[in-house]
Amino acid sequence: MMHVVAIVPAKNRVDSIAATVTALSQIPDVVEVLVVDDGSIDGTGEIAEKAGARIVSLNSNVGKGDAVLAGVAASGAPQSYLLVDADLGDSAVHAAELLRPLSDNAAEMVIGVFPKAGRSKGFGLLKRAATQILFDATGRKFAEPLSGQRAVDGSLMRSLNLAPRFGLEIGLTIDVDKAGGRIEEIAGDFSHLPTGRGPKGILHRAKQFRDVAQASASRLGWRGTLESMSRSLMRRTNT
Ligand SMILES: Nc1nc2c(ncn2[C@@H]2O[C@H](COP(=O)(O)OP(=O)(O)O)[C@@H](O)[C@H]2O)c(=O)[nH]1
Ligand SMILES: [Mg+2]
Repeated sequence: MMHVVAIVPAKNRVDSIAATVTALSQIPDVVEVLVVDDGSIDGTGEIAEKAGARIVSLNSNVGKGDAVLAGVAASGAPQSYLLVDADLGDSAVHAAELLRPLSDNAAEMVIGVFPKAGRSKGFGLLKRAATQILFDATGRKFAEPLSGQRAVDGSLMRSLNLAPRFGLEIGLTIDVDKAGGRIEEIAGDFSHLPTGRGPKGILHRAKQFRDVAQASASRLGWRGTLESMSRSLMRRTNT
């Protein structure tokens, strides 16, 4: 039996947060589900608490990376963390499968891969750029470079400087690899809510792009980051 704290960063997710919390609570090794309510104005925190989560409530929006950091700071020292997106709903139960390589001492971080086409539209360019950045940084091709579904060794997680906002995931992968941590990807039957293709969706992708670029640049330099990004645009077969 492992001692796992699940951290769910959430902003305005009344539509899915209760189902996500309920699903995570069913995972035997999860001793606590911690929802970091990042300045929501729709009652996400209250709904999550009713569903059984402990709430870390942030008064103003700090972004995903710092929200997860607040969750880690509030969590004591669990053996492992599960990081799970708030919009997974019932499918969050599959996060249980990510814990296996950690309990077998076969990996320090496990990334959950969505089924094909599980990702929302408009993600292609960003995903390709992130894949190329990680390939150039680590020599490995990741299927889901920006997946928020992760199991991470506890003491390793607490030793890292987490990248701000949506740079969290790419920063984690670069830093865990650099620290000598073993990283595994596992396919799971995850699903999440689609990001729209309207102005809001486009703005969301633009912010993710900015954050991924900044997290990469602060670790690998702007030159290397821009080289990886342009390579991802020019070639289709190199990753
Ligand atoms: N803490 C925090 N989490 C956020 C914020 N925006 C989105 N998230 C969470 O980040 C995760 C991924 O966001 P999502 O909108 O699903 O992005 P996508 O899956 O890449 O389209 C979800 O758990 C969201 O609740 C934010 O401003 N702050
Ligand atoms: Mg999502």
